[in-house]
Amino acid sequence: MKRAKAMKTRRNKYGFTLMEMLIVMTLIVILASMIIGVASHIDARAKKDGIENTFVLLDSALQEYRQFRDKFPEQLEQNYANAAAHSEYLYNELNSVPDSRSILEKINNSLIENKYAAAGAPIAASPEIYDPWGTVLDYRYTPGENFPLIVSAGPDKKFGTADDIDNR
Ligand SMILES: [Ca+2]
Repeated sequence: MKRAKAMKTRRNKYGFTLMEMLIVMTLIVILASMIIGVASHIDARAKKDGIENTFVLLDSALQEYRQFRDKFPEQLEQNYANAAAHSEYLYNELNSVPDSRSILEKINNSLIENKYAAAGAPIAASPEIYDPWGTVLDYRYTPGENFPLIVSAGPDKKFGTADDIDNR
């Protein structure tokens, strides 16, 4: 016991006791976790802004598409399991209308997979639009509805859960 106490109060070559060192290290850990917390909050905010910006662009590309073709791209299937195919379909349709294509070009490249796939590539290599969490976007539209629905699986990367985000 006497020996332990002697160790605690003994100063090292920098002039700190073990207790002082522990306090400083604890403070560093607390500060670091605060910084990580703030950083992850900023990251979550940036991703939310990212998906909202993508929806704004896709919505206006869809408006241009309707002006040009007099209808929205139809995608009747309601099955998130095929979201990749729905996303490819949406991209290809918008890409086929010049004014929609120029809006599509404004979407952050990091959110589009296979953007530079060769023309005539199999559908699996066609461009797909992703959300900032790395999940492909789902697209559906049944004629008669006011506007197409585009769905992001949200931060949990799973469709059909409470954190899903859509363009409506
Ligand atoms: Ca989700």
